[in-house]
Amino acid sequence: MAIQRTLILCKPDAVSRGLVGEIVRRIEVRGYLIVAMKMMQLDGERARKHYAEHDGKPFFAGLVDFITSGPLVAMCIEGEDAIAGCRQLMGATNPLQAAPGSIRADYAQTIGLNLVHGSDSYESAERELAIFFESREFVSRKHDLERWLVEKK
Ligand code: IDP
Ligand code: MG
Repeated sequence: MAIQRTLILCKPDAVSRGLVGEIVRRIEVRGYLIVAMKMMQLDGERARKHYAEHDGKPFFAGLVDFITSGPLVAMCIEGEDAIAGCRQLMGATNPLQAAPGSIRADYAQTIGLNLVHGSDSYESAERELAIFFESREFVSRKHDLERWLVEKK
């Protein structure tokens, strides 16, 4: 177990459907801590950088169009094994394959409009967080983290 940071995005479909609060709620009740958060609209350059691993795939252009189509909410989430834990909260990429009770299974119908992004590895998290946040935008939740870990024991 290790304390990790991960990038979570409430994508434009989540913002327009009014699901930001529900997504944030699920992250917070799990015990993860928000250490940075902002609403923003991506330009094409930043979107292509974020999704660079998918460049060349048939859905890439549509994905960039969609992620730049409206405001999103970007968060840095911190907690024990937060990268895998947030992926579990999100559910599989295709909502039809997502575990019941996950965000994508409960609120999404299609792979293209699946509401949330979450980094898939430590390397992705580091790379993606640097695309969305400057170091001065992270707050310290050290005391909350200690309290939460003690209460969990
Ligand atoms: P992830 O969001 O679960 O990490 P990735 O494979 O990294 O899934 O794909 C990034 C995003 O691209 C997905 O969340 C989804 O919105 C979109 N996407 C992935 N595969 C497809 C596809 O086959 N068709 C359309 N959109 C896709
Ligand atoms: Mg991914």
